[in-house]
Amino acid sequence: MPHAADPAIAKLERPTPSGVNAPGFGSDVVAEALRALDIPYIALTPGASYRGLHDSIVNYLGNATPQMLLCVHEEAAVAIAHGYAKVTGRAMAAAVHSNVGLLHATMAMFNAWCDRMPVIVLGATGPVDAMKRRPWIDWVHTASDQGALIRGYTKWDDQPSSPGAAREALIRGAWIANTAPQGPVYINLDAEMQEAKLSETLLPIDAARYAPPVAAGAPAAQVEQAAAMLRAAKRVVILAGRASRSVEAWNARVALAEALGASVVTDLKIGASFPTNHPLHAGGPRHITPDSIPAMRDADVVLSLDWVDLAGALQHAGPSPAAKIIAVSLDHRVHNGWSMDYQALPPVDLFLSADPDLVVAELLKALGPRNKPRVAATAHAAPQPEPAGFTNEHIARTLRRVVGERAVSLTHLPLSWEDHWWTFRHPLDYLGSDGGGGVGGGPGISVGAALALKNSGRLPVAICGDGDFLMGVTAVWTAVHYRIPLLFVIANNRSFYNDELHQERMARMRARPLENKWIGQRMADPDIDLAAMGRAQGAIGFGPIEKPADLAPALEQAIAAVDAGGVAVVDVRVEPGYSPGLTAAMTRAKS
Ligand SMILES: Cc1ncc(C[n+]2csc(CCOP(=O)(O)OP(=O)(O)O)c2C)c(N)n1
Ligand SMILES: [Mg+2]
Repeated sequence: MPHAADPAIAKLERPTPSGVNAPGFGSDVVAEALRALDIPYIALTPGASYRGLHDSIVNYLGNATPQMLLCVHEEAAVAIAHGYAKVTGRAMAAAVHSNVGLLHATMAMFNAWCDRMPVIVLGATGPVDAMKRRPWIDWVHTASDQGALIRGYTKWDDQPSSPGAAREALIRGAWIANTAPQGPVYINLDAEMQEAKLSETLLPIDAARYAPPVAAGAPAAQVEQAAAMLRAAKRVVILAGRASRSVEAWNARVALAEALGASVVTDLKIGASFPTNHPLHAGGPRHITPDSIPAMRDADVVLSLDWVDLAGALQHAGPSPAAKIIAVSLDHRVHNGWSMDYQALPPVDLFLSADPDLVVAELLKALGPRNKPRVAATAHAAPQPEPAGFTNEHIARTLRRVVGERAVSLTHLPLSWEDHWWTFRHPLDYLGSDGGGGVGGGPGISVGAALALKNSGRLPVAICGDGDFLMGVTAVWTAVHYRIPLLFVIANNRSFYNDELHQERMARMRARPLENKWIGQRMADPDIDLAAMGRAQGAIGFGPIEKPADLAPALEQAIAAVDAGGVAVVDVRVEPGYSPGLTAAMTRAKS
C-alpha cells in the first residue's frame, strides 16, 4: 500500500504516465522494493551512477512511494532524512551519486549515526565490470569498496550484484536501520546491475515477513532487581537520555519519576525526554549544570535511561560515585572500533541490555502505585531580568512571547542555547541536536523534521547559528519547493563564535593578545545577508533585525508567512558572546 504522503507534495512533479506496469530492468526491482517497504520519500541529489534507479522511480513508480525530494547538496539530502526520522522514528531514503556524492553525504551520515537515527542511504557505483565502463567518467566514479568511506558510522552496508540481491539488501537494510539502536545503512547499487534488462522474473516477496519487529525488553528477574534497588533507595536520580517521541513512553517516565520521587536530568543533545516544568526536573542540559550537580552528588541510585555520556555525567558525582548505577541501554550493540562516540566507560552495578521505554513500563508495574515525592524538588533558577544588549536569549524570550501557548517544535537549537530558555512539555517540543556536532546539519535536519510535522498543527522552528545555517543553507530551497512550512530564526553573530572562545582560551593559556581571537572567525566585511539567502531560494526573508524591539513584529509576520504555507528566514543580528557557564563548559576552562 502506498504511504499516505502529504497530498500537496504528492501533486508536485507528476510524471507523464509511462504505461509500464511490470518490472523490466534491475532498477525497477529496486524501486519496487522501496515501495514494498512503504518508504514515502527519497531525498536525493542526482547522478548518472543511479540514472537507472532514477528512471525507475519516475517512470515505473510514477514518482510516488517514494516520491523524490530534490536537494541541492547530498549533505542536505541525508540531513532531511535524519530530521524526518527524528519525528517519525522511521527511516526514509536518501540517494547520492557514486563516490563523489557519498563523499558529500558523509558528515550528515555521521550526524545521523551519532544521533542513532535511521536513514537508508542508496548509493551507486560505475559498472563494477570494467568492460562495461564508459571512458574516464565511469572510471573516476568507480571505487572498490565504496562502503569503506562510511563503514565506521553506519550499521551496515552492502553492494548487491543482482536485482534479487538488491531487493534483499533493501529489506535487510531497512530492518537493520529501523531496529534499535537505530542508525544509517548504505546500499551501493552497481550501475550495470540497475540498467540491465531483467533476465528472470523474481517471485514476489512479502517484505514485512523479512523485517520482523524486534522487541528488546529486559528479563523479568533483572527488572525485579532494578525495582528492588530503586525501592530501597532514598534519593534516585534519573538520567533521561535517548528516547522515542511516544507520548505514552513520556507519560510513563513521568509516572516512574513520581513513583520514586526521583530528580530527573535531561540533555539538550537529544530530543525532549521529560517535562522541563515538572517539579522533579533538575535541569541539566548538554552539560550537567550547577542545578543538577547536587542531585547527582547526593544520589544513592542513578538510573540511566540510555544517557548519551554516562561516564561524563557521573564525573559530577565524584571520582568513584557512591551511588549504585543502573544503566538501561542497547547502545553497546553498535559500538565499533572506528568511532569513539560511545564515550568513556562508565561504572555500572546493574546493566539492562534493553529498550528503556519497555523497561520503564515494566518498572512501573513492578513498583506499583506510589505517588509520594520523596525528594524535595531541586529549586529552579529564579526568573532573570531582561538581558542586556541583543543576544540569543532575546530570541528565546521574544519567540516565547510571540508563540504564546501554541504547540511549537524546536527542530534545532544553536550551540549557545541555555536549557532554561524554553519549556518542553511534549516529546515533540524539541527534537535534539545534530548528534555528531557536525555544523551545517541544522537546516537539513529542520527541513526533514518540518516535512514530518506538516499537517500536525505544530509550528516547526529552526533556530540556527549563522555558521550552521550558511553551511547547510540550500536545504531552504527544498523546503520552499516542496511546500514544507518552516520558520528559520538565525542567531547571526557574524562569526563562528564558538571558535573565538577557543582562540581566547589559547590566548589566555599562552599569554597572547585576547583581542586577536576574532581573526579567521568573523564572517563580517561584508556581513552576509541571510534574509537575502532565504529570499534567493523562494523563502520570505526578514531582517537584518538589529535591535530587540524589532524582533517581535518580524517574528509575527514570519509566523504568519509559515502559517500560510511558506518558509521564512529571520536574520537576527545578535552580539557575539556566550554566557560564562557555557563558555567554561565549551572551552574546558575551569572558570
Ligand atoms: C563541519 C564542522 N566544521 C567545523 C566545526 C567546528 N565548529 C564548532 S562550533 C563552530 C561555529 C559554528 O558557528 P555558528 O553556527 O555561527 O554558531 P556560533 O558558534 O557562532 O554560536 C565551528 C566552526 C564543526 N563542529 N563542524
Ligand atoms: Mg555564529
